[in-house]
Parts: sequence; C-alpha cells; structure tokens
Amino acid sequence: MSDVLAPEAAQDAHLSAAELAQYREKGWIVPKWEIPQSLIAEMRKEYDDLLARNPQVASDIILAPHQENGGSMGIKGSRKWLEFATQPELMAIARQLIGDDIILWGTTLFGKPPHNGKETPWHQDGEYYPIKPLETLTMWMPLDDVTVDNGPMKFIPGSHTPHELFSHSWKDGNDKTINLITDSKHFDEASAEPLIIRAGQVSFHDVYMIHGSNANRTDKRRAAFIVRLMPTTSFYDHALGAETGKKHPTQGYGTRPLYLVSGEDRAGNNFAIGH
Ligand SMILES: O=C(O)CCC(=O)C(=O)O
Repeated sequence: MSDVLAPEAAQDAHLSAAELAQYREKGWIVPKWEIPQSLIAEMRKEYDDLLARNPQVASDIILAPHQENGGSMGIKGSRKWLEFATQPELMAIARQLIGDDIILWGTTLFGKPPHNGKETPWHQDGEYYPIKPLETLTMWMPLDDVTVDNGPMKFIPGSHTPHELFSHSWKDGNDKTINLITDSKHFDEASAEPLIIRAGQVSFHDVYMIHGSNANRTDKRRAAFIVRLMPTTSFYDHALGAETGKKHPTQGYGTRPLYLVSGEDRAGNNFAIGH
C-alpha cells in the first residue's frame, strides 16, 4: 500500500450510518479505513526501539509510551506514539463517535509476546478510570496480524448498552495483565466474538463493553497499540485517580497528562492542574 492515500481510502476514514449503528448496537466497530502498511512498519520499528531502550520492562503491558520522560512505569518513551495516535483519519473517525472535542489521556502497548503472552481477563475499561461522567473511546491497533490462536481481543456484544459498571473482583497473580475481573454472572462467555483483524485495521470500542483476551501460546507475537480518548465534556479527575489508583500504582491515574487533540475543553477545568 502506498503512503499517499487514494481518494477512496480517505473516504473510508468515515463511518457510514450502518457502521455507526453497529458501534451503538455491539459496542465496537472496525472501519474500512486501514493504517498504511508503511506506517505500520514504522510503528513496529518504534516498538522494537522502545523495547531496546527499556530492557528492564516486561513487554506484556507498557503504559504511556508517548511520554518521553517516564510516565507511571518510568518508560523512556517517544512522542512518535502521539503522532501515531492522532493521525488525521483516526481523529476523523473518533470525532464521529465521541464528538469534535477530544482529550487523549492514555496510551498503552499490550505486547502479547510469543509462547507466554499474558491473558487480559474479562473487564470493563471504565472500572479503572477517574472520568466523570464516565466516557472513553478506545482505539485498538494491532502491530501484528491477529489470529484465533494468538490471543485476540474478545468482545461481549451489547454488554455496553446498560451503560453500567458491573461488579468486578480482584484476583491476585502476575500471570495476567490486570487483576480486576468482571464477575461472570454479568455475561455469557459463550456469546463472545473474537476480533480477528490484520495489522493496519483498527478497532474502536466503548468504555462500558466487557472484553478480554486469552494468553498467547503461539510462537508469533500479537502486539497492539492502544489509545484512550475522552470527550472534553467529561472531567478527568486526577485527585480521584490518585485515590482509586492506589490499587494499580503502575497505572498512574493520578498523574496522567492530558492532551487536547481536537476542539476545545468543554468541561472547562480539565487543564486546571496544568499540562
Ligand atoms: O490487547 C489486549 O489484549 C487487551 C486490551 C484491552 O483490554 C483494552 O485495550 O482495553
């Protein structure tokens, strides 16, 4: 695929009414538009460089790779991840889903390395977030092709529709990327749909949707770059994040920098603590 977007490719960076309806009904959407393969190659190279610069860090979950100086895990990151996160086509699609005014408040790399890439248990993203009212759109971009075997994301379709956080229970163990797990009484695992997409495709999912991914036991990596966006009508409460984040110190919810990536701050106080 060429770097220069053909006109029809640019048009694909737009969700049709049917795609918007699918997002509302199921809780996620994979648009027709794809990240050009040349950019995927750049992202993979940036990922390899990041791992080389941070040899002390396990690749299963790396928080805030876009922060050059640390972030909550003390990663030596790079602003390149901000550029990847805010490419115009992604922003155009995000605006259709959460409106014109958008704050980027987080990025993560889930590495799913070969052979023993950790499981991400069932959860709702919103269980963790200090955002009021709770809103976040996640953009999930695999750097490698996802197969049925290498730990695809699994979604419980429609689980976002009550707009409710279900009960979660803490399960100890460092065999998983997160420890707060949605209680099984709230959903039917048999209804899960795996997200089998190739590198270049992007999935957008709702903050209330129940999802997770199995361990990767194959000999192929399944890394993904994840971006968290919120409409600026919500308030990112750093004080609450510091409190609730005590259970997840590496998440750094109390110190996350916010980036206004589209429009203006409608809540008006998101930048009161300065960024
Ligand atoms: O990449 C994964 O396997 C899990 C990602 C996830 O749970 C998320 O992005 O919310």
